[in-house]
Amino acid sequence: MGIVNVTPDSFSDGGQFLDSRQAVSHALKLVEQGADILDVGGESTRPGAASVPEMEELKRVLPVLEALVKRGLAVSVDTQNARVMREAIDTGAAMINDVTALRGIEAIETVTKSNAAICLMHMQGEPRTMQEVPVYQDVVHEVRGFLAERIAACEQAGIDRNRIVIDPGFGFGKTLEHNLALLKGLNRLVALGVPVLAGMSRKSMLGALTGKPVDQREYAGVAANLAAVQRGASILRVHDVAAMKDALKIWQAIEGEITGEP
Ligand code: HH2
Repeated sequence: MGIVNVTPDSFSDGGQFLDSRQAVSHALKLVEQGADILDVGGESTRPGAASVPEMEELKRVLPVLEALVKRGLAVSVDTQNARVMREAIDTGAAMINDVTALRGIEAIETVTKSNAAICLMHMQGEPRTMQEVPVYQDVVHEVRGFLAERIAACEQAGIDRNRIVIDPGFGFGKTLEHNLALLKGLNRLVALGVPVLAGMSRKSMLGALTGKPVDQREYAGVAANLAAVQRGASILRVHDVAAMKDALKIWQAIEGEITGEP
């Protein structure tokens, strides 16, 4: 999954693709590099980020989504807002990626009425304050419990299990130790029986371990994501698609998922 942030303030690439033509051409470049899904977002969720008015979010996301859907691409829309979800689904989004796991007003009803897939992410607290004092007794157990409860809520509302993806939410109300525990224990989330998405690309956990700034975390991201794949992750949400794709080709050749030419 290639990341397309149509925002002025994303931590990783804020302001680079705010113009919709730039965002579309960036997305097409990610597809050329091997992205199977594009995740388009119009609101930053980085720690401390301000929320974006609904109309502004729609103005950022819809033109980019429309252009990509027209080209037959699979697009996910990263939003917490039910109206944005609805309009994105009407425009042809294949998936809604909600960092609040459909806990917002009318969110679950909106997705239930559609055929779109849904990514349910765990977050402790809210983006404005989530990194202040994240506390867990057993982070893997608690995140797993939360995601199991959200899967059950979705199924009860009428969302088929085969439309659901789950995500531990690396960096969302978690210290470095919490993130590492979740990565190490990712197989316990995989055991819930729905695909797991991992989103670690360029995040501060990689910076804390390497001492590198945001624009130099590509190699660290590849290593972390391979560890996630080893533990059963199915979707990797990344900025650096070309690097990740090469790493996966080697990985899959070793693990026998791609047999190659005789
Ligand atoms: N991380 C970010 C945004 N959306 N969605 C899911 N499912 N999982 C994640 O880990 C995740 C996410 C934050 O990364 P980014 O989009 O690069 O930054 P920003 O939120 O500042 O736009």
